Amino acid sequence: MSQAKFSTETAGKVITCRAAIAWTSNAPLSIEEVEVDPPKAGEVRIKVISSGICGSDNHILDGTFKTPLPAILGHEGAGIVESIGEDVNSVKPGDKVLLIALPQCRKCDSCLHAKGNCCLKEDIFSPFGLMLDGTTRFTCKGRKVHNILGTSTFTEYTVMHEISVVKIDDDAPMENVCILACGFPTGYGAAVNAAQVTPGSTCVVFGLGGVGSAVVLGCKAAGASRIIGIDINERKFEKAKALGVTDCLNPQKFKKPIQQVIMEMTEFGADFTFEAIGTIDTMVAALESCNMSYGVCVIIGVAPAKSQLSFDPMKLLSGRTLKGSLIGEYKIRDDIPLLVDNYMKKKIDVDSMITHKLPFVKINKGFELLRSGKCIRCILLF
Ligand code: COD
Ligand code: ZN
Ligand code: ZN
Repeated sequence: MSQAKFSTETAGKVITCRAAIAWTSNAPLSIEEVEVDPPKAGEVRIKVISSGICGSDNHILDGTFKTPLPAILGHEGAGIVESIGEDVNSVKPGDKVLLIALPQCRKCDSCLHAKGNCCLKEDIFSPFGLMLDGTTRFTCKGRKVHNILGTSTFTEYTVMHEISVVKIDDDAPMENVCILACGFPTGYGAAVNAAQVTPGSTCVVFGLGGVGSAVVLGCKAAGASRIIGIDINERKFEKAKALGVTDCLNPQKFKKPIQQVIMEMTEFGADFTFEAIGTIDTMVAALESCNMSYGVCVIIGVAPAKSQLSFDPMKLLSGRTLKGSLIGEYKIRDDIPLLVDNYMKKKIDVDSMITHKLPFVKINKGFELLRSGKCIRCILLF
C-alpha cells in the first residue's frame, strides 16, 4: 500500500493559503489569501486535493439555499489530513479522507437508529456556518469567514469536525473520488437505499444533472429495465443515455403536464420516481408520475427556502409512498468507505459522471459550466 506523503511542520500553526470566498450571493467567487487556524479538540485540518462543484453550492450563490456569508463554500471534497486536534481517534495525519457535509456522530438519536442518517450534529436545513463551538477557523483580510455545513472545500486547507471526515483507502484516486462525498451517494443511494429499486422496474428521474445521473446509475445497478429521464436541457440527453436512461423527455416539448405523459407511457405509472431538481412543480410531477397503488417517489432536491409542497392527499391514500433522502441514506463513516472500495474494484462507475476538470483558481469557470448546463460534474484540482 502506498503511504500518502505529509508534513507535520505546519501542525499547531496558522496556515496561510488560497481560498475562494463568497462575499455575497449573485457575484463571482474571489480567490483570496486566508488564514486557517489549527484544529481544536475533535477537529481535523485537511489539505484539500480535489472538490466537485455541486448544484447546492450554486443554490447558495443564487440565494435559494440560505447560509451565512461571507463563506467558503464547497462540500464535496477529498484530501489528506494535515493535523488533528485533541481527542481525534479515527484519522491521523497523512490519511486520505473524504470531506462530507453530513456528519455521523454515532451518538445522536438519528445516528443510533438503524435507518437514520440525518445526524443532529449539523443543522443541514438552516446552516449557521460555524463550528460546533460557535466560532470559525477561517479569516480573510481581518474578517471572520463562515464555513458551509462544517465542510468548506473551496480552499487549499480546511478544518472539519472528525465526525464529518471519512477515512478512505490509501490507494483511492484522489482526483476523482471527491464525488463520492456528495453527488454520487446522494443520487445512487436514493435509488438503492431509499427507493430500493427492484429488478425489472420502471424508474423516472427528474433532473439529469450530477445528482440525477447518479440516480440513473443506481437504478441501473438495481436492475431497472426502463429508466425515463426528464430534463429541460436536451444537451443532457446524450450523456444520460450513455449512463442507462432508456427514454429522454423534455417537458417543455409537450402540451400536457409531464406526469400525464409518463402515465400514458407507462400505462399505470412508474414503480419509482426521483426528483433531483429542487422545484415544487417537479416534486409534484414526480409524485403524480408514480403508480397510485405501489409507486415510490423519492425527493432529493432542496426546494427554495420557505416554499411549501401542496398536493391532493388522495394521491397518497391509494398507496403511494412519498419520501425524502439525504446523501442517499448512507451513514457516512460506516458506509462511504465501502462505496470507495466498490469504486476502486470498478463495481460502480463514478468516473463517467465527471465531464470537466479545472484548476481550483478557475472555479468561476466551473460554476459557469454548471449553470450553462454543459457539465454533469466539474472537479476542481488543487
Ligand atoms: N424540469 C426539468 N429539468 C430541470 C428543470 C425543470 N423545471 N429545472 C432544472 N432542470 C434540470 C437542469 O437542466 C439540470 O440538468 C438538472 O435539472 C439539475 O442538475 P444540476 O447539475 O444543476 O445540479 P445537481 O444534480 O448537482 O444537484 C441538483 C439537486 C437539486 C439535487 C441539488 O441542488 C440539491 O438540492 N441537493 C440537495 C440534496 C442533498 O442531499 N444535499 C446534500 C448536500 S448537496
Ligand atoms: Zn452537494
Ligand atoms: Zn449523529
